[in-house]
Amino acid sequence: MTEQDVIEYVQKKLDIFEQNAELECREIGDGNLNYVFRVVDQNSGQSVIIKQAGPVARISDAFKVSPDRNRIESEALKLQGELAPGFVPKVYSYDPIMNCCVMDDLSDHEIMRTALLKHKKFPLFADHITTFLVNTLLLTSDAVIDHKEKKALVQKFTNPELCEITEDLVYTEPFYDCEQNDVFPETREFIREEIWNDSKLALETAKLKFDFMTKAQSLLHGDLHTGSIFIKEDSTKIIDPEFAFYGPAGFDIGNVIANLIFAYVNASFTIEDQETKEDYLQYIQQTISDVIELFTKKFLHAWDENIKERTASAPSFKEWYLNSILEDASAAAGLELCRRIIGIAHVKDITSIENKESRALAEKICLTAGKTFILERANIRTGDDFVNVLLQSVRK
Ligand code: SR1
Ligand code: MG
Repeated sequence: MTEQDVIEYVQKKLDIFEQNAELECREIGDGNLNYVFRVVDQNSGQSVIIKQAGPVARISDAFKVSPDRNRIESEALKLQGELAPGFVPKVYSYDPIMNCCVMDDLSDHEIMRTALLKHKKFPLFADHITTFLVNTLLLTSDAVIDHKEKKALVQKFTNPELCEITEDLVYTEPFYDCEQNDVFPETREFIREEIWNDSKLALETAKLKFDFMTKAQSLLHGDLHTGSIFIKEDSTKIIDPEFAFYGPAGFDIGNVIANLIFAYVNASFTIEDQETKEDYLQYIQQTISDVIELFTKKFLHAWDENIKERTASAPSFKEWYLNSILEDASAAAGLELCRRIIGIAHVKDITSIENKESRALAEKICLTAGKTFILERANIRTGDDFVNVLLQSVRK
């Protein structure tokens, strides 16, 4: 739809604004896939967001992606809103003909990646995101819900085309010299030696890809980077779950950690004042550690409160299950760190580092940490373990 089409759509199809509303519409999307329109009534100031999914990705016609992703996103937001109230935008309607949904306007929040690049701090983030993660991941799993109900959810959230994007862009292309990769020339040699020529890494990423495709453990957000989070001091909203599907629970946690690491690496190359830099790096380190520690604590508590599956109360099963999630989180952090450097979809945290030598160094830190998170994932469990991988990669 054009901006004018959206105004007509709102007037004809939606019962949201007053009769005398003076509507203005602007396309504000900056993601890779969709069109996002903000509609405001100039009289009352009331506003909504309309998100439309086309048959191809916004960034490139080469990505043909089913508009059904808009249904997946609407349904995921509704379920996540029930499981983790207050942490996602409210969805008012979904239209399967126009492939669009109408939801809360969160313009009083800021995209978290943008805010972190301005070196803002959000002391409640770790608490908020871990409540969201535990509630959406554990409460959609076989440990808690009826197994037939869970299988119905697996069907509802079967998302083959968006999963294929992740299978290709995250698990496959970054790990060989694929034409579609977008490699910074100054880092190419390092990538060839450390990533493409490492047969152990090829084996481990193959194992992880098969886990991603077969381990229908929890309903994932599926693309939980800092561009999928709207934030302000006292509020965190997780948006954009169009990649949602049943997969390994650690995937979402690892993506959060990796994107905090991108913010850390950006800050270490862009903040000039030493004291300010140290303070900000310390804040990000603490946030990484808090995400893992709070997730663990809340997960164990929620487990005791919610599990229904009889066999899951066997001694030590809870700890085994949590450890496997943390192992998968380490792997997912590693994959995200590698793919955002090597693959087609980059992050601004790294691409905005202007000095070429600094950017190459920043990329090597991300790749070193990424590789360690993948290869050493069986031994990475605590907040300190995650932070230490980062600190060791910076020192290398
Ligand atoms: C073609 S889509 C590229 C990337 O953008 C999305 O946000 C996902 O992260 C995907 O991998
Ligand atoms: Mg997105």
